[in-house]
Amino acid sequence: MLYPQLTDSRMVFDLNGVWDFKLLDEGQCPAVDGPVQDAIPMAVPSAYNDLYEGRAFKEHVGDMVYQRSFSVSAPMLEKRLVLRFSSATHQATVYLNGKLLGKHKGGFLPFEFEIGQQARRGENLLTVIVNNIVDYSTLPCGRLVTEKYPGLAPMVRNYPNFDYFNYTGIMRPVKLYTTPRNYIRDITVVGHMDGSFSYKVDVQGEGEVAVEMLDPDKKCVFKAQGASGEGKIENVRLWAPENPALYDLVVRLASGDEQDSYTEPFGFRDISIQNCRICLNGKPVYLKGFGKHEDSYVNGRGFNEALNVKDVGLLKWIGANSFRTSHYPYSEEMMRLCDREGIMVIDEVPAVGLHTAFTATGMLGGEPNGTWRTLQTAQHHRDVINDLIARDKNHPCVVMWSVANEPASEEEGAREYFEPLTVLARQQDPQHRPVTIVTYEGSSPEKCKVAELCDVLVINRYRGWYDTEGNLPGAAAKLKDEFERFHARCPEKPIMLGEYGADTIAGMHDATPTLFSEEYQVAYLEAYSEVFDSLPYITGEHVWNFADFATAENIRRVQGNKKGIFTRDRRPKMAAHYLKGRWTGFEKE
Ligand code: BDP
Repeated sequence: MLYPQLTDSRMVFDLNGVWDFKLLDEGQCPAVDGPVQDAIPMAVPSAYNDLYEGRAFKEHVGDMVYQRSFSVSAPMLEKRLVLRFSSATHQATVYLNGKLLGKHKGGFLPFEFEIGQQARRGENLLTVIVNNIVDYSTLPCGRLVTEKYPGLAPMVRNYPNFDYFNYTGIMRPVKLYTTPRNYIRDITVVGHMDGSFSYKVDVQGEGEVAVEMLDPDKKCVFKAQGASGEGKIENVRLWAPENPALYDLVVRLASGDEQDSYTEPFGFRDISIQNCRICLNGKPVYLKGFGKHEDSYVNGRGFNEALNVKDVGLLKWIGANSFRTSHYPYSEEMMRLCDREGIMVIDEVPAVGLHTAFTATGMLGGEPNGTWRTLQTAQHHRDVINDLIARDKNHPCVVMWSVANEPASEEEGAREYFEPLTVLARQQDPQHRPVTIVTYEGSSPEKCKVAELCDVLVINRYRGWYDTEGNLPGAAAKLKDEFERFHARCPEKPIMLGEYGADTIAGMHDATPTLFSEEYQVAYLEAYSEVFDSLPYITGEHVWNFADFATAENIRRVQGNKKGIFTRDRRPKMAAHYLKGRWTGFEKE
């Protein structure tokens, strides 16, 4: 799916701003053809949760309505007019002038509607009902329960099966854009390290396609006619973290006296697996970085472009070269920034909490081995894999797809559930990047049912925190032993740690490193680093987490998850300086 772009044939209009907003009671249907009564102002894009006070507001379960009007001019109606949401979390039902445009399920990927039929010249009323429930049919998963307390009316509660606050609302930009009636629907472009490339332009309607390729200095290096083709560039400049060269594929569609044009940035680079290592452009590359979150004060998980720039700057400051979009697709703008800045990304679908007996914040008490009989996520899981790859396939920054985080991969039925999904991801990706499923400690080398489905084993471990706490020699010994057992099972696969970390309260110090102190976080990382450096097949280290982040309240969390290397407001803890020392200039042979 193409990102909305202003070109000589396309207009883009921003619908961001302050909209009308109201939380809805169960069964309440707001007006969709007139103003919502008793509405309050709400910023779009943003998570709604932290913009007003009170638990009932912040933890509302169910529907909420967003509304605004906008003007359409006559020239806009002569074109194909599209209304596009970069995301609405987790489900949206969209009405224009009282008529249903459609529904969308899934909170982290874009969707759009052609509105030429429903839009009228002058004022138009846009009403969006967003639903924020997570249950066993959504991704991420959660539990929707009705609780009874003596003397009180039944309470509907929604418990996430995951360890981040369930921020919701219209969290990413909303735009209107136009294209000509005959238009460029999609572009796929693949560039290799030897300079060879292929492209395919998907056109809706009729017309002649012409393409031009511009090098990073905007000099034309290739020209051709036709909707698909291939070629080879001499002296190609490769995309790599130290020099992320970006080329442009400029596509033109001429039909009669109308023309559509669109410019897709891309890179020349190859990702492969050789000798138990991830290789970029034929050489082993060691992934140094983090699991992250889209999370900040006030906006919550809402789009925050300044924070994206700040975070990428901090990644470079600390010597990192990569992160995982734990635990959902990040904004399109962040992906474009990573292309430009040379940050390698493990791109994850929002499949977290797929376990009925376990979550990071405790045991769920579901029946053992019951996950794959209970969840109703399989079709939606296919949809989000399809949509994520359709959105991100051309990004040179994407080096791997993650189809889930910490599912019940040790339970009966896991292989049957995941095999078709990993096959699908490989089929859909024109660049054939590696595919992984990030697994948790219950999925030991002996119990894991999905290791063979993965190209890289990405595992999360918290030895020295959730177990062996305080005993770092013991934790390191257990970690190393487990790596060796995974390696014995899959001797040809690279292994990386996708998460490891220790909750650390900024400013808490102790000469003898004890839990929660900044000194313990450093000692913990040092102990893990020693293990990574001693095993040649370890292909990367992603610390959990880049920054402290908000979670659902839980006695295991002190005002959020404090495993950040930076605080929530992006100040470095001691460990940031340790990692900067370790990572700057570090490349494992
Ligand atoms: C892992 C989860 C991650 C949690 C982390 C933790 O993948 O989402 O935040 O543990 O416990 O299990 O901090």
